[in-house]
Amino acid sequence: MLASPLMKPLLYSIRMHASSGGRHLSGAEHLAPPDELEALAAALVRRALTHPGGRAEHVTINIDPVLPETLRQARLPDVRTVRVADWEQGRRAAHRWLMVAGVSATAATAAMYALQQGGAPDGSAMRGAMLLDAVSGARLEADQARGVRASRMDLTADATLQLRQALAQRGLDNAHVREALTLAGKVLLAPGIVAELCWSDDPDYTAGYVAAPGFGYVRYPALKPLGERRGGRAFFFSPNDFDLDRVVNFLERETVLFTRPGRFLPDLEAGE
Ligand code: WAQ
Ligand code: MG
Repeated sequence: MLASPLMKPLLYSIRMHASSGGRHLSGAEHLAPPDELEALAAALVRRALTHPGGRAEHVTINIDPVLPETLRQARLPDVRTVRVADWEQGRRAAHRWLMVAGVSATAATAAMYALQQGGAPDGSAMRGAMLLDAVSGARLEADQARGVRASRMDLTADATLQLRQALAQRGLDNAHVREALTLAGKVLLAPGIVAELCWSDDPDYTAGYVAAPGFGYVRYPALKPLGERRGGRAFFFSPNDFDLDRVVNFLERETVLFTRPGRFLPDLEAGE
């Protein structure tokens, strides 16, 4: 008897987490059919061991099946760059875009301050994102050292090809941009999401972004000084009927596969 393809998982979620001295170093993940898992595992291990933040001590790889009926397909957010002269101008521009998205000035300032301090209470980088009330700026996640990880999202092979072509034309085809777009794409589908703010924890990567359902992914070439190791992510939620369990379940467990890129919009000048 032929096995029904519906009885077998078509895709697996493969996730890597690297740490050193108990501290988060890096994480990455993919959704892939079984025959790609071996090569992906090797690439993820290589990545863990060559991270610019330092050599990993502990590396874990998790592989779980994705039930086809739970897979959601979507399109990536639109992308644009706001040109800024330096990270201070970048922060001011990002603050304004957060307010356009519906985040209060208080909450935007609180998130920027927290990211600048490293996110976790001891000043180290968080493994996941902080969740904030978009009005009061209060932290909403249960574990403020770890935060909440957005997980189980990836691009199809076709979407990867199209995205890489579009990014390459703009000199932006690097793993930071591709992965951040994929992550933001999933975060913008979360119940009650208002906006996301991010800048990298990699000392040699200064760019960051603000994303919101209304305007997509707005990137700033500088949101922190070169050499700075502290970075992170803040996800802002509307306090009206916020449900922590539902949001965490969505971010960590539900699977989203992006089948096509969003639009690429012309660059903007920050202005003041
Ligand atoms: N879920 C939640 N938070 C995460 C996740 C995740 N899956 N992955 C990383 N973070 C948090 C964590 O605190 C990291 O320390 C922080 O985000 C930064 O992660 O358009 O490279 O991977 O040029 O260093 C954005 C700009 C780059 C890209 C972001 O982030 C562009 C970047 P990194
Ligand atoms: Mg990083």
